[in-house]
Amino acid sequence: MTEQSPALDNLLTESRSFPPGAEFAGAANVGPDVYGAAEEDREEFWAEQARRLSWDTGWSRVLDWSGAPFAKWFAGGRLNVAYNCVDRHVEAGFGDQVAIHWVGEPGDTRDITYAQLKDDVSRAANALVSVGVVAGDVVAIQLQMVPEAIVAMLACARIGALHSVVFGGFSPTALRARVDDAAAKVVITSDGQYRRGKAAPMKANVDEALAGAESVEKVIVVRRTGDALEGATPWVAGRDVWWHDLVDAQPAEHRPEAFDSEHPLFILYTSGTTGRPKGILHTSGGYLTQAAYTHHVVFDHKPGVDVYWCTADIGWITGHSYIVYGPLANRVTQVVYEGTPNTPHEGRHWEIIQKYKVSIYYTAPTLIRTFMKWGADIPAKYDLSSLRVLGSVGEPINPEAWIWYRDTIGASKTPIVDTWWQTETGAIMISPLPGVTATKPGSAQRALPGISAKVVDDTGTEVPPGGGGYLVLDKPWPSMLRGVWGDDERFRDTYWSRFAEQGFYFAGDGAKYDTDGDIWLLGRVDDVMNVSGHRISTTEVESALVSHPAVAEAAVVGASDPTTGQGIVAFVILRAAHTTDSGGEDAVQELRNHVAKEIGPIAKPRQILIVPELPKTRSGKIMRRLLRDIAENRTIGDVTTLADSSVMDLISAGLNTGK
Ligand code: 6R9
Repeated sequence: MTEQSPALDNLLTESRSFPPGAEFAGAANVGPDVYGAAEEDREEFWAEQARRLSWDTGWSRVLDWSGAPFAKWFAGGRLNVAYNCVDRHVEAGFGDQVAIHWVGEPGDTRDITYAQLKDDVSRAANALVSVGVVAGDVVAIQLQMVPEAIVAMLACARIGALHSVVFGGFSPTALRARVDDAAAKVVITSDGQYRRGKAAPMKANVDEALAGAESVEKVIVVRRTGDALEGATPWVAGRDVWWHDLVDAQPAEHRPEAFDSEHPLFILYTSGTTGRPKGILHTSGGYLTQAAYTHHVVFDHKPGVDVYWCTADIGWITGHSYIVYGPLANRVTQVVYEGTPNTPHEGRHWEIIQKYKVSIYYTAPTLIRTFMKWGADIPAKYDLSSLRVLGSVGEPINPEAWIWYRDTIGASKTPIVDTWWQTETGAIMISPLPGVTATKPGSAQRALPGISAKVVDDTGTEVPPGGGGYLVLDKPWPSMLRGVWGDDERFRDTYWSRFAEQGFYFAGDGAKYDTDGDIWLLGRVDDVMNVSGHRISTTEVESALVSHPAVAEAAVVGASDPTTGQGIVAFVILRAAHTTDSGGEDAVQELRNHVAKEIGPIAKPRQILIVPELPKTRSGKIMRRLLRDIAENRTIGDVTTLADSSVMDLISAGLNTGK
């Protein structure tokens, strides 16, 4: 484990480093001394961050870890999360500040001020109470990116109900499994949603999901597509009610009640590698503290000055922590966009950034690589000079994409924060600080102040600088998950049993230190290949492949191999200009040699398959499991969580005809 493979060493040939500009550093929300202060007294450090919020009752203990791995943060404290995200800003005189610049896919827009948001959330809270929702009940929300989605989440928080947001693109089966698992009492959805310029039904799917679902008493339906959708919205009399009928009739006054710091705030399901999805449970005080603090320092956010845009969907944890809770607690002005990035044209994001003068932009590597594929001439048509911080999340970002992002979108000067975290961690854990860190393309670098992360070997021993192994979190953190809904055993097994002796949280990611001690994430440990005893990360080979000018995107899997243990199989999408080359054979040879040159002969893929598409989940993660099925000549497994399940047919068809 501690022995270095030549392949891993080679990742570290990426040695560029970009210190923050003096002006940025001088005006940044935190300076380099923040790490030392946090190290000196972690609990006092987090207490200080918790004091950025407004509490009804102070806590008696910052951290109670006596019931580990079930943490209690700010034990005894009481607060209302929605009050912290909305009301207190109005009370402080910022009622007229825009909270949300909402942009609909067809081009309609709404600007919502904090005063309006307070009224909207209060009405929605009254509406939920009127249909019998009480603190501790679960409300499932399946909505696209409309303001009502955010309002509904905050309304739940306001009355102490837990929301369980289910991504708008999920199938009826997936929705039903989540509704049943948490016995949701109310479901909030819409009649339909705009996708790539067309209205698609939503309520019809929800009805299919809920047939016979006994826990569900009410379905609240937001009218979004209206007449754009063919046919009448299917309706179950007595159960279903329009949002505008129910919510708009409510008074705009609602007194927020304070809840215990450990009162559950939400459940969010994440798919494991196999089996049923896990309902990750988050609570109130610690979660909000870390979501707000990290948003403040990682994005250097200045309330009332910055215009922030996180492109995630509220169906994912990034939408929860970095659209709803962290930013609103910090009095953000933010863009929320309903649609896809290429509707109606491939410059849509840049057009929005130009219009609203977005200064902080937070997105995912898969989208950055898509933008690269579309070409730099598209963003070049827009004025992006308002941008001052760029963020990345969701998977390791390859150095090429990182540099492209900085040069093409960030005018070669904008700091890039590569933020590592998970649904389970609730908030960002490892990331550069834009005014402090000399950033390195492809590295998330260092645990944030107050957070502790280590790279350890099989035995749980920390590896030396330059060494690789498993990423663990060795100290509890405020926004950590408080369990898996209804399954304590699964919680312990999945996260706490691998390094039980040491009490480490096992993140499931491979990582390594460079010689400066900075952390490089290498993808899930199940994505780390072992070829002839050498540990090679799929990410590393992908990164080498996409550094070749002919390659638009690449996914690499380890397929079992009788001689080497695993063999490297790469699936490659060529850039448009290269697809006409010689049917691919020359390209394949050239790419194999290119990888050998970039990483070393050991990393030379056994096989490179030129494909038209890659199978991705709806959150943009490549489903390597399915590619492994192809690489190992197996029947292709479950494709239900793919964003587009026809992709697998496309890939198989191309391979069978030798294309
Ligand atoms: C926030 C989010 C978590 C998994 C995580 C890791 C990968 C996320 C990353 C990253 C490298 C980054 N991941 N951010 N890998 N660098 N900056 O994405 O949560 O959907 O639960 O996924 O995503 O593998 O374990 P979630």
